[in-house]
Amino acid sequence: MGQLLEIRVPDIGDFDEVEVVEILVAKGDRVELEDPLVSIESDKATMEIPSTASGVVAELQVAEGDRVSEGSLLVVIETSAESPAESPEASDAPVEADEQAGIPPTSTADAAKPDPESEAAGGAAESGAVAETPRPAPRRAERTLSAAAANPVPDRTGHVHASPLVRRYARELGVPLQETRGSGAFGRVLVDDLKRQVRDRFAGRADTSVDGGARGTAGGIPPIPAVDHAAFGPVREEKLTRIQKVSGPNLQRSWLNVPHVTQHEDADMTELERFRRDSREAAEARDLKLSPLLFVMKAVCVALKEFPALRASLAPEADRLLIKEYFHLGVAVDTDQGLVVPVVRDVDRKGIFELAAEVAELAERARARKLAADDLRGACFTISSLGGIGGTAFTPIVNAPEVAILGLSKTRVRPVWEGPSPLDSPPVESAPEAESLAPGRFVPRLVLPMSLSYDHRVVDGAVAVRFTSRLSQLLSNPVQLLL
Ligand code: CAO
Repeated sequence: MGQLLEIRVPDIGDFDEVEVVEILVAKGDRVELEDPLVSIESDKATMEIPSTASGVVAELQVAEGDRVSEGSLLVVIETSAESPAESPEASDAPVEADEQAGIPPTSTADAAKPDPESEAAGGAAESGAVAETPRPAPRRAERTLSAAAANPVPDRTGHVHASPLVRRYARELGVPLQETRGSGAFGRVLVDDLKRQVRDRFAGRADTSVDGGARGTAGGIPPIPAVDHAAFGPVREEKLTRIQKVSGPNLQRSWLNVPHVTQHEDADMTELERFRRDSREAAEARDLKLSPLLFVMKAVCVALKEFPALRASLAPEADRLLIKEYFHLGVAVDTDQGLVVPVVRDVDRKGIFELAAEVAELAERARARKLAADDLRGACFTISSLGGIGGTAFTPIVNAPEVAILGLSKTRVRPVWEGPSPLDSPPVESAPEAESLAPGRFVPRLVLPMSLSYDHRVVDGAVAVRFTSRLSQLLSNPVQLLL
């Protein structure tokens, strides 16, 4: 067994009772000389207390949130039998300036030197004995925490050298520290390195990460390689429309930011379709057409009232939901210039004829490129209906910051079993018994396929499937829409 070495809070200037903000090791961890063990933070700065020896963490004497002062015991390290209990430089390098504080680190020469007596005591301790960490010699009284710095040491364990504030900043930005090239001494990652990496990634420059961009470009996503298509045959160029130029990046942003899941569900529309057919004359008398979309809009409002998460947005800080208490629905409209999503307001308060008129009017203005900015704002949920064209299912892209979008495919005649459950039927080989069972049959029903894409950060799978099941139930029993 090696000797036990106590790591205590060194001279931290005029500070008392500073908070332990992060424990960077766990009991049993192998640590090398200078590996950071604990982060402490005053109201001025944050710093890491490094190990003054190589060994194994034998005891953690503090927890996050504890308050410590100079001399407080932090960690006990069982040093390797063959390794020195501590290094002369190590005891001198407990404190790292926080780059965020903007104060340049002082040089090691400026730092206090270890006490040779204590060093000797530590080195001579019996195996298993607890050796006192040599106390650094008193520093200049005016030396403050934010200025108390030592040169970082080279990494020997794969650990990235960065101050706690830089680490926190990296976490907030979502920048992996291991992939950031540090420009500080011995590769230490500074705030400027993080900023540069983010800037370069946004600008599409790939090269500031430690892998030189080998793993990807902007956002870490490999670019689609350029291909000389003309080498394989004639190629014609066609410019993107203005709408496509705007909607493309929006869709991409949504796709990249939102963890999408798509839930598929069918709704038996037979009764609703019968009602729709029977209402056709009344609609035509008003110069209107009733499409299934309008009934789905009404059913969506009922379901949204019951499932608020589906009409929420995530707050920019991603720590709370903003639940909209209005029922404005976006309706995706296909135009010859591309996809636009005008918003129908207060769908819950409007009748089917009123909605029919409004959707038709918005679609017409969308196709004539006469929508105003206000027509495109304020939805709490979007519906994208491709049912007039075809399809059996698709995965619509959430119109962020909304958290859910419902895709409708083409209603088709499907056989639906009516009768006893197949589990109640006798096995095929005892067919005569089947004659005693109530007869079942497949009946033709009109079935609408629905595809709900949702932001999984906000909507759980169970909530999503309850929502689509409820929608299916409402559309299958349209009388419920009146309740
Ligand atoms: N199943 C079967 N038929 C359907 C249907 C469905 N789910 N939805 C609509 N239909 C029928 C309508 O009843 C109508 O039939 P009739 O002419 O016989 O009455 C026909 O299909 C055309 O309907 P429509 O599409 O013009 O009307 P709508 O109210 O259903 O939709 C609008 C209006 C503006 C949403 C639609 O025209 C549109 O642009 N859809 C495309 C949306 C889109 O591109 N989404 C993709 C986004 S992702 O790229």
